[in-house]
Amino acid sequence: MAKISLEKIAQEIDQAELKAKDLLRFTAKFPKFTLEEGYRVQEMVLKNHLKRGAKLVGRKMGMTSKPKMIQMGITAPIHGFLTDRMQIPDGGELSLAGRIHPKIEPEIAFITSKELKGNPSLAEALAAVGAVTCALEIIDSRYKNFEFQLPDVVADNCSSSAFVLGSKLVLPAGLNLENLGMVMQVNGKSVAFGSSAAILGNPARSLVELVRILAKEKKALPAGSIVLAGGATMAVPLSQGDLVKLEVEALGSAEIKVKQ
Ligand code: OOG
Ligand code: MG
Repeated sequence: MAKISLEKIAQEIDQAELKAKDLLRFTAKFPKFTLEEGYRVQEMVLKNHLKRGAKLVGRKMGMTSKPKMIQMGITAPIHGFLTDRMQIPDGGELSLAGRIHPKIEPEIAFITSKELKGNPSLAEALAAVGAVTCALEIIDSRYKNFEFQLPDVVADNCSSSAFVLGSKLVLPAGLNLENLGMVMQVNGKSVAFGSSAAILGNPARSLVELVRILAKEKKALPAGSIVLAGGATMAVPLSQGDLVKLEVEALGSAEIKVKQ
């Protein structure tokens, strides 16, 4: 069997993203490709982004809700990185150029105000949150038809492509994070309904989980990090000209317009 080169996988993923050309999942050719190797590839992909001038601004969790697990056939939470170049302002425009087959999903985001590390309790994690807001994540798997297994999707930075944070920033105290209604509309039509409860029962649990995973990798989550807690519903494919609006109870809205 062909021997796996993690460097080569990272390069192929990088090129697929830069050229907007899809790939076949690596686990088809290398059935022994492991999750741990997937994370090592993700680190290499991050280094390539940083070399091109991007800055690390936070992390995203994935597969933290049942609808996402069912849609993608992956049942364990995963995490990826977010850079400044992925952020689109609320109400901004998303270009389909340079993307393969983008989809959008409704999320909850945290912005931390203190460093988090180790194994925090839910209350400790929330005490390090400076703001909660709603978010739209644009995912664009570099794999053909979004077909992958766990190591593949982790290597591909968990399909990250872009994200939008809502403009309303809310302090976590007094928020009932366990049940905030979420509605995502495309061109005025509601296409996805959910509750923040879908995200591990409470999206703050996703933040705790992230900090625990990072601790295993001997990393901390710095103050000022943006953390996406994971899609609450299935992701919806995007088309030219779409206007997408997410409204989340108590957290306001986030909007994006797909370029014609
Ligand atoms: C993987 C990305 C998962 C989420 O919120 O669950 C994710 C994918 O669906 O391609 O971002
Ligand atoms: Mg997501």
